[in-house]
Amino acid sequence: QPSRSQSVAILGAPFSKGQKRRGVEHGPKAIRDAGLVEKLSNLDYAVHDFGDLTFKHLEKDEHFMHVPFPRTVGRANQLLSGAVSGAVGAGHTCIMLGGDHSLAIGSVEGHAQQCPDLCLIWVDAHADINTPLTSPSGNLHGQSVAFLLKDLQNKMPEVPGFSWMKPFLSARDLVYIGLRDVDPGEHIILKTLGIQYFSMRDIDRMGIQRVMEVTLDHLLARKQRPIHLSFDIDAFDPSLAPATGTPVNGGLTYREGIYVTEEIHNTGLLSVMDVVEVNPTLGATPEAVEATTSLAVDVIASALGQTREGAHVAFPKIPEPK
Ligand code: Z70
Ligand code: MN
Ligand code: MN
Ligand code: MN
Repeated sequence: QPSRSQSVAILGAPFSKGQKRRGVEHGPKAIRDAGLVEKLSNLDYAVHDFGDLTFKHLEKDEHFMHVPFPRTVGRANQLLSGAVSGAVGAGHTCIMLGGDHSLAIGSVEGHAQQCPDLCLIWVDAHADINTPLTSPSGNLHGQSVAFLLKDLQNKMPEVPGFSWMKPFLSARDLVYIGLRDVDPGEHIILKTLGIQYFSMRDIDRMGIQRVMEVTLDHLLARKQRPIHLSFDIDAFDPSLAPATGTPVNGGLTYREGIYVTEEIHNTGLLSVMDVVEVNPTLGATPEAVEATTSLAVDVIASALGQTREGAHVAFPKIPEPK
């Protein structure tokens, strides 16, 4: 249960140049229009909507190897990093609305400016841990984690646009949940670095309850520290979240996804959450788009303490007739 003093900052990041399909830059507006602020206010948070950042497309931005828009993506993340750092430094729990998942580079980096001991939970169908040398597509939204990890420093070329940051995260401070579309180069990185991950197969075998128990034990057993939750909406099954750029069959059920965020809320350590890859231009019908955006609102509310047993804000005790 949030105490009245708790405040949430909402930061919109309408940005899509980390991949090749336009439309994901409309994610922040679509998620707000699905009732985000009202839902969080009903949870008794002071909600500070910081609005949307303004990103510039750099005119002169040649490909680096086969990576498109490196300077534009680098600059966007530098701006986002400052905004997230400012919001966390001001004492808010920060919700970053994407935009594509390349934005996690700046979001996690800015968070780490304030909380150098943070840990990262990456909920996604994809591992987003390609380097430019392993990436089949070149797209930076499939490479975000590689920019963060100290353990990959000597495997990363110098990508133009990213000289403002240095990798800072240890492989042991990261856990993946929901993987089911991992490239061969990503698989060897996960195995070589010994990264803890739970694929959809692991969830089938262990159940989501055990997955969360092992996840939180892995990250928090030694010491309690701030959690960065980076939630790609494509972690959910495409039947639930169709309005996204790269849907992959066999994803999280509604109940599994909500259980993940409930357990993270219950640690009391959630500090920043990204919700990315909601693309309202990709739903086949208005209903498909609405399903995806309201699901995004539901996982955010759940990460911030909405319970399936009823929020206990309005009724601290059973009301009595006068
Ligand atoms: C692939 C790549 C990716 C999201 C696609 C796909 C990555 N591994 N991430 N959609 N959200 O291009 O690197
Ligand atoms: Mn609570
Ligand atoms: Mn992703
Ligand atoms: Mn994904």
